[in-house]
Amino acid sequence: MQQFNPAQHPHRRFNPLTGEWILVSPHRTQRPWQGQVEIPPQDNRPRYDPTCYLCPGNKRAGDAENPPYSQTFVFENDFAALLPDTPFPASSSFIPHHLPPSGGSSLTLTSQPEPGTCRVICFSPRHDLTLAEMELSDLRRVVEVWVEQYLELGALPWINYVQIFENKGAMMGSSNPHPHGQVWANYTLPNEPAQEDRSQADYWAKHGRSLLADYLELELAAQERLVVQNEHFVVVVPFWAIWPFETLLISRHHIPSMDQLADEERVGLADILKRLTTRYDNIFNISFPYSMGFHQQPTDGQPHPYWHFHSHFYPPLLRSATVRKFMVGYELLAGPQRDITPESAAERLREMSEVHYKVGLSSDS
Ligand code: H2U
Ligand code: ZN
Repeated sequence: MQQFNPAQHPHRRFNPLTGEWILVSPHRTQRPWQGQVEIPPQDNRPRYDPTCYLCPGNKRAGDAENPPYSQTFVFENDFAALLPDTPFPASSSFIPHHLPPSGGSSLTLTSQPEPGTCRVICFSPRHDLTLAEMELSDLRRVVEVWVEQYLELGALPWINYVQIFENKGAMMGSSNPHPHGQVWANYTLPNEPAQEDRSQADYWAKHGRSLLADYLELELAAQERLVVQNEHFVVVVPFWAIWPFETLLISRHHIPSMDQLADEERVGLADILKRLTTRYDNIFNISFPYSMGFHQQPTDGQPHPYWHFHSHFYPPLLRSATVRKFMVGYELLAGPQRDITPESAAERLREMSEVHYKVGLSSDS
């Protein structure tokens, strides 16, 4: 019997944050590709685009018009998925809706109203920038806006969870290349944070320690999956990563939410985000698509000492600027699977320069 070699043999890995397993097939990266090839996105955007609905001074959907903002700009999403004016369980107008069992069935179908609100955050007035290309001081301001939004929305009685995120690139469904992110805030805890909430609470109850603090300690000792770090944050390709270049950004300081970051930690967050996204762009010399977002404690007014503030990056690209990872057949029907190992993805990201590939290009203004 051969000895198990995780760099060669198919195996599964456990994700302690979600309690799910993922399949790793390291031997599979050599297979030929004759499927879909994505066209690399053109990246010669002007500083200001008169047709962009996020640029300063421009018209949005309906009658809305953006102010001539010069730093960041937050507005209510004109096509919000969640609406504030929705009854919720603790309100007087709430009537639960159950479809009771009938005939021999003992199944009840349940639905409940979900109040919430959605906002769009423009990171910069400059249409041609991304987080990777913004000045550190401007990124620091974006961190401040995220904190403000978390606090402001979290304080509302019908908001118990605030999800801050960014969809970047057409491949991830972003509707516009202007640097922007979103916030969706709602009454109940959505699936992903709910799962992480349970896992972190269980670990805390059992060991009296933060799950992610312990994970971080292990990764710092192993040194195999580290990508980039500073005094306040560490980025790893997690042991259980699903997406090829998925990363997990962990705060060294165990705090439940970003409002508790000290000033120098907020600078540290801006720094690590710039360095990580620059490395991403340098992998294929393109503006690297991804979905990213912060996970932090619910805003239900209860203490959540077990919550450990962190961020996930989920980029779809696999082997080149044009070949993406699809989450289809087996992934949809059975469970997630990846080809390149998290260790080799981390190594690739570690090799990348922290000087953005566009710096020094003559067309760059
Ligand atoms: P995404 O690129 O991640 O889709 O975010 C852009 C959001 O901007 C999207 O949710 C909103 C869309 O509803 N939007 C407006 O609120 N007003 C507009 O005029 C266009 C788009
Ligand atoms: Zn724009």
